[in-house]
Amino acid sequence: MSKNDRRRFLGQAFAVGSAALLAGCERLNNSATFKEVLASSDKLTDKTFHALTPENALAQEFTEAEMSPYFKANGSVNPKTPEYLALLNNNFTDYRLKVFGLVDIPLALSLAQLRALPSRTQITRHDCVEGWSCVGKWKGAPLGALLDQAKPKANAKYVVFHCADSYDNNDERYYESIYLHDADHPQSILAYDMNDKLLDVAHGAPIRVRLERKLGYKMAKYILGLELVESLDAIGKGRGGYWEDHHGYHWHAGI
Ligand SMILES: Nc1nc2c(c(=O)[nH]1)N[C@H]1C(S)=C(S)[C@@H](COP(=O)(O)O)O[C@H]1N2
Ligand SMILES: [Mo]
Repeated sequence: MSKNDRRRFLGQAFAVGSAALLAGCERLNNSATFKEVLASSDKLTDKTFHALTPENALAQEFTEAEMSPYFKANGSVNPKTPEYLALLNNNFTDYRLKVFGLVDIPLALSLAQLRALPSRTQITRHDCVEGWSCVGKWKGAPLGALLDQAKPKANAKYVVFHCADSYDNNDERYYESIYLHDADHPQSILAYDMNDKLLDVAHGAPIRVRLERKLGYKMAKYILGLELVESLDAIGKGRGGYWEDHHGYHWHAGI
């Protein structure tokens, strides 16, 4: 199947009645096509993917009327790690987003500082690999501009998202990563508001990333740090993310 065919199939899979979206999140797990598309996408190499997909192409944006009235929360929804509870207990007053690694100017930004940056608002569809989608509105600070402030070094190739939660309730914290150049996509934002309200705990408070050309598991919630690295070898087991390392999910996860 060519990349174009795949995108068309994906479009059909998601076209399963936008009216149904109004009733909540669309369930797609019974769609053979949807599974097929996800499976075939996993087989693409990054090189093929980049050859076929213009990197600046935007994901579809929706109208307010198309927003899901209920947006499912998934994965960690109520982190119990000591570091998260400490932040939550005083309403994230002590929260600082750390930007570190291969940068000239390490940053530690408060929520007030993040909110003072120029913002972007987007109504987009979140597609989870488990087979459901929801349309929601996200507001946040563009990731690329924020990272520029830290002056990435020339050899920085990836951004690693370090999170406050442990999906398995152990010592390991959730983590994900993308190419540094994907941070410059216009729809890559660090979101602090969802559906015109403060981002709630279930959906990643106080900060989660939105990467609208990627599957749900890439969009790390409860972000504490952004680390710029040249290689993913020393991150987790070396595949760049929690699901990649533990369950063999594909790192690119492009849609
Ligand atoms: N820190 C963290 N981020 C995470 C997860 C998680 O368990 N922990 N789950 C991922 C998965 S699989 C999905 S589908 C989305 C769910 O986001 P939502 O809760 O806003 O629907 O978050 C992603 N980001
Ligand atoms: Mo997911």
